[in-house]
Order: sequence, then structure tokens, then C-alpha cells
Amino acid sequence: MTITITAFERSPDGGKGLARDMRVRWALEEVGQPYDVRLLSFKAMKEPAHLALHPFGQIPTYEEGELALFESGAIVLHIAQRHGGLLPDEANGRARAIAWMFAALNTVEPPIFDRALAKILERDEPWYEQRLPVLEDRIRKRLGELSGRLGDADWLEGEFSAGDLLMVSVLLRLKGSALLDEYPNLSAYVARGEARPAYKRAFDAQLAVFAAASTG
Ligand code: GTB
Repeated sequence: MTITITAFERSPDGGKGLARDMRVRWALEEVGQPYDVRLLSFKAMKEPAHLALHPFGQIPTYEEGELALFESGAIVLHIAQRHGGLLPDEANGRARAIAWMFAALNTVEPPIFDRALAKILERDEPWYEQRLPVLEDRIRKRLGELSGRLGDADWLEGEFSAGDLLMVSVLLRLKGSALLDEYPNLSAYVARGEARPAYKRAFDAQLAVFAAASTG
């Protein structure tokens, strides 16, 4: 059955792969499932046809036959459950890998996203210079804890899993910032994720969309 996902027609990140369709593309590449992409303008995302798929009018969505899903975490979990390679077979290891998926989205991503939003939306506020270090300390707290848990392991739960896929996706938003560099094992972890052939295919595919939008 054909899988179709949605993505920005022109991602505001300039092809850096930070929009959340990237994690879905990566998961599909990891499990070897081909997929189509329907590109949407910001206007189209708020129109009834897309709102029927996504109640908040966002990307990404996932369609496969009768199934329509939204929320990147739910989509990655669905892909990981339906296809081999992204979750351990053994029940307890599988549960722990899923816990890491939730940790990435619920515990690590929020402070990272708050900082990104502040940098975009609050930069001109008089209190911005005071707020930024507070937000960065919240991130440091999580990175320190994560770094301690990862130690010198390659991945969070034995083999690479959907937990790593989401955790690396979340940490990538810090790439190039001094914050991530403070934790060399996390920088190396992110680099290991980016070095995966499936990641590279997904990245190139989203970059090609941006490049086509820029020349077209
Ligand atoms: N919780 C949802 C999920 O995980 O699927 C959140 C989905 C979401 O935030 N989608 C964003 C969206 O559709 C795109 S990914 N925004 C449009 C809107 O809400 O109207 C978030 C995102 C956007 C832009 C960048 N960037 O430019 O760097 C990075 C990430």
C-alpha cells in the first residue's frame, strides 16, 4: 500500500532538515519503505482537506490505505511497530526503547524547542538577554542527564532504535551550538545518527524539495 506523508512546500529551515517530516522520512528509510510526499503551503495546511487529516493544521501527516495519522512520534511508533528494525523484539527492551521515544519528545525536546522559539520570536523583547541563559540552563540539565546515561554506549538501548531516531532528531536542533559541544558523547551520538545511510537518504530528499522550491 502506498504511504504518503506531508511536508512543507518550502521549509523555513532552508533545507536543514529540522522540520518534523524529517524524522518520519528517516524512519521510513530505516525500514526500507518507499513513500510519496505531498508538499503543502502554509495556506493549504489550514484548509479543510488537510485539517481532516491533522486537527492542528500542521505537518507531518501519514496516510496508508484507510489509516491517516498525525503527530510525528505516533507516526514513527507506527512505522516501528509495523516493520522490523526500529524496535527490539524482546518485550522489555522494546518497552524501554519506546520509553526513550517519549523521553525524546516529552522531556528533552520541550526545553530545546523553547530556546528555538525564544530566538525567533522573543529576540527583541527587553527581557530576552535574561531569559536566554535560563532556557539554556534547562537544556543543560537534560543534556547532562542524558549524557550521563548514554556514557560511552553507541545507542540508548542496545541496538539503534526508534528511541535513538527521535532523540538524535531532537538534539540535531542544537547542532553547531556550544551547548551540544559541552557534551562530547552527545555530539558523537548525533554524528553517529547523521552517518546512518537512512538518515542521509532522508536528509537529501528533504533538501531536494527545498532546492527545487528555491530554483522553481
Ligand atoms: N507535535 C507535532 C509533531 O510532532 O508532529 C508538531 C508538529 C509541528 O510542529 N509541525 C510544524 C508545522 O506544521 C512543522 S515542524 N508548523 C506550521 C504550523 O503550525 O502552522 C516544526 C518546525 C518548523 C520549522 C522549523 N524550522 O524552520 O527550523 C523547524 C521545526
